[in-house]
Amino acid sequence: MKKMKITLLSTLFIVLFTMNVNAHCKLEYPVGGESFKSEESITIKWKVTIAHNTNNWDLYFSSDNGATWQAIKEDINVNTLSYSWTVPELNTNTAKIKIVQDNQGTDYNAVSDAFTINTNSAPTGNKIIIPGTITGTDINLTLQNGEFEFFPGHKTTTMGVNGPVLGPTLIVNKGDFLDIKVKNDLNERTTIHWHGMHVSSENDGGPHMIIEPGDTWNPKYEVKNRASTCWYHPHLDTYTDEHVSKGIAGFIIVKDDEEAGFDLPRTYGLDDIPLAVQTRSFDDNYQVEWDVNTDDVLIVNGTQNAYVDVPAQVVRFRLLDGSSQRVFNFGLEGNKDFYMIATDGGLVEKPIKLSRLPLAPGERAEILVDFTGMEGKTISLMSYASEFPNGIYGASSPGPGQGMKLNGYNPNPMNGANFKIIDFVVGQKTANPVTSIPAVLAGETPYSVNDVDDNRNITFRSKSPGNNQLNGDFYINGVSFDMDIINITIPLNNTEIWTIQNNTPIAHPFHLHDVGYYILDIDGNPPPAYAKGKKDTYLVPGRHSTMRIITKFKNFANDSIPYMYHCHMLKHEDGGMMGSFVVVDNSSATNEINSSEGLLLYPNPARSMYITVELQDKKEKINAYSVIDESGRILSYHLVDKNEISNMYSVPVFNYEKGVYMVKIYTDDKVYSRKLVVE
Ligand SMILES: [Cu+2]
Repeated sequence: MKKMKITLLSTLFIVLFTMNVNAHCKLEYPVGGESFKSEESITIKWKVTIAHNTNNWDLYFSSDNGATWQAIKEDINVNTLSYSWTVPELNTNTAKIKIVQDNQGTDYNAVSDAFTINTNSAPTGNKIIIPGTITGTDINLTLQNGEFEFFPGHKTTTMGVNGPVLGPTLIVNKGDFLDIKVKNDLNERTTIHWHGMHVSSENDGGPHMIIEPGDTWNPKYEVKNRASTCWYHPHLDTYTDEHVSKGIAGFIIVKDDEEAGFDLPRTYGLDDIPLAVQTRSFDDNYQVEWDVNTDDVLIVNGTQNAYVDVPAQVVRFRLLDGSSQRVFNFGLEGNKDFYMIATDGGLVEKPIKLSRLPLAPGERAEILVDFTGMEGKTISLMSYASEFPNGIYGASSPGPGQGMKLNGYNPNPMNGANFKIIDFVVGQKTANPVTSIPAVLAGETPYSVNDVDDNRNITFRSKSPGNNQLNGDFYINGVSFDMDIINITIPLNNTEIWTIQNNTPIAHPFHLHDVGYYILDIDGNPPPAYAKGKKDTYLVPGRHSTMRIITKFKNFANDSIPYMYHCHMLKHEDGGMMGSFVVVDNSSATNEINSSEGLLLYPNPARSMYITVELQDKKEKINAYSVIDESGRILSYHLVDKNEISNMYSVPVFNYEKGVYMVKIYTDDKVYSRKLVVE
């Protein structure tokens, strides 16, 4: 009986004893599952619950799942509960850490689960290309054909600016007067549009400002934009997708005193890094395809599988979705926060903390990422496109459901998937790092609905309904783009609300030239925080969604050369999803004879067989016209047929040689005249 008692007691003792072997201490970091870089410094942490002695604690490391152990540090004092350890130079996914209390031959210990160690060998992937810069006000750009190896060992025929792909970053200051020479060394015509820049229509580089092969276009303009990230790209009617896809695109970084007053990273290429994110389609011979939905190759600044070295501090990225069609859902690996500081139109009121930032083709955003303390780590910028609802180019279905197909869209491994955009490889801090996110910045005051002069409706519609409709084309207000028609005439200094209704099943990014806009609401709801600043491009959701914007058409008027509004999915734009507007200055209009005010004449320069003359006052009637050469000789005088009398008329110009002419329009009581250039 007594013996049995002893046995029971000792059994109990053994049970308790065994439990206590692992209950004396607890490992708090690492616990397993972590991933470390060789030579990275980490802090091992543990807790002591029962201590038998004061200086007999030992720390061990195993690279082989606990089969063998080596000491990291021995004879640690019981009051020391952490140890700074440099991760060894090896590759393993079965590393473990063990803390041990050695009590007269009995080990009380705690062991982590397995974690991963990777060596600091060169990062995988390709180091990103940071575009060169042009500073100063005399800017020389040469559009050229070239060859580029997007795929090592395979040459792709390209187009670029001052190089085989992309173009230099133009760094300009608000108030600068730019003198830009764009030489076209391509063997075809194109245009260069300064996307986001507030310039006059003749300097804007829209479809009408054609640069013939061998010619040099010389826009000259004052930089009126606030500090912001803009970009330049071709805009030739029906060729924009081809010319952009082949490689022409560049950043414009506008600086100003206001932005300079904030503690923001601004050392180009080091802590202020432009990222032009694009998807491309390549054929079997590694040649660029366009006007397709098979874009399954991601490039950042022309680099596939790119990484960029960043310092362990606050870094600014200027994100551009330069794709032909694809929308990205930017986010950092592990849902690390980042801060949006600027939208298309420049700085916002204060940094906006985000874990996701969707950007559609044409949109830009500046973000800050804090890499402090991350030396030796690599973190990926991702697109979390799996989170997109259907009906966005980039979601698993481009339409509302499986029924509506887009040719070539499925299978494309990027659609509806999360994928890496670029790796950020964190290195040492720079000399004067920015180490914190500013609390406040400076936004612009939005236009007030109380100041609105006019309202307009812009409606998107598929050309032919049915399951094939996503393949296009798409109409704006019922028509396709026509080079020779001006769709909207806007008085200078008008403040307007545009209601953009998308009656197609897919979202379209709406881009407005000349001026930026503020989004009032989308389907009656305020825009997300990241879209509250000044925009010039934003995604209008499909399926009868409505986006209302407000803007003011200020500073520039030209009644002959139009600006554009259009979908920035280049396939759609080239397919006619675009319209034109002129801004006219009515303030100096007079009733005097020979006034050009109130007379529109387009296209000018004349580029087709006919030009259209139009009187803005629809009540006026064109009775006759004449064309007069520079010496004053009347080349043609034509009385308009009674049945055709209206405020518009088509004037044939195909029998005139290149040169400058005067066109006169005769109404009942006035004569209007305007210069016409025939090319
Ligand atoms: Cu579109």
